Amino acid sequence: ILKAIIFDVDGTLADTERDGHRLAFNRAFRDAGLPFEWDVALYGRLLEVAGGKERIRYFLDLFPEQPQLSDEEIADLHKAKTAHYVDIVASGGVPLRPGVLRLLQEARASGIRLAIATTTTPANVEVLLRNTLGSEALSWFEVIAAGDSVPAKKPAPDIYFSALSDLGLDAGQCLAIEDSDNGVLSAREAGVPVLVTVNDYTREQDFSGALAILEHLGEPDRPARVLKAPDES
Ligand code: XBP
Ligand code: MG
Repeated sequence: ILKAIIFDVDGTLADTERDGHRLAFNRAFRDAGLPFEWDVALYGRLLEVAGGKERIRYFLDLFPEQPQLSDEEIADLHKAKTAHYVDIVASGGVPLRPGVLRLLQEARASGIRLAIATTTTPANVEVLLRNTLGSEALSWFEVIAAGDSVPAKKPAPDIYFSALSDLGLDAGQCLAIEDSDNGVLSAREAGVPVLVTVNDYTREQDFSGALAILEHLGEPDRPARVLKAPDES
């Protein structure tokens, strides 16, 4: 029996990547006087690696001709990026995806517990929840497992293990909702069944092991389009 839903944040609760995180990275690069500019296509490639600091390192490894940075410089740059991201979300730049609010409300009404398992920084989760759902929504989520609280980010299962342990539940009592291959791998490796809602950055990815793949969670006037039903292989 389903006891809890564990939500991913980026790409799942909201389309945060293209006009949120990507812009925040570019603003931090510009402030630091760095010549990097991540366009929409390049950013799609960089999304292969989850976590902002890890993503900057991945970019520098892919482009060795660019100015290289120490881990400390990356950490400072990433702090500046988080500040820009918080500003972008606080100014109302990023709405929830279809069906997210409805599902949260239905889950709460049926006594299903809510949790978050994300690679992003806790401040980013907080500003998104506050801005889209209101401050009281922070307490809707019993567990917010985020960012550097675990040693390895998605696709490693650590963040799901952490959320399960904080919830005090077995993997099979939960449902994960994810938008990316890395998220599906992370949830599956922790044994959590996972439903996928795709977005423009992830729709071509391999979601092997997911229960089902949907365009989005759907609203009464905008039904969820099923891309792969639970019984198909
Ligand atoms: C989301 C991410 C994050 C954000 C950036 O992955 O990869 O890295 O892009 O967040 P998922 P930070 O949705 O699978 O959790 O810069 O705060 O790390
Ligand atoms: Mg995601």
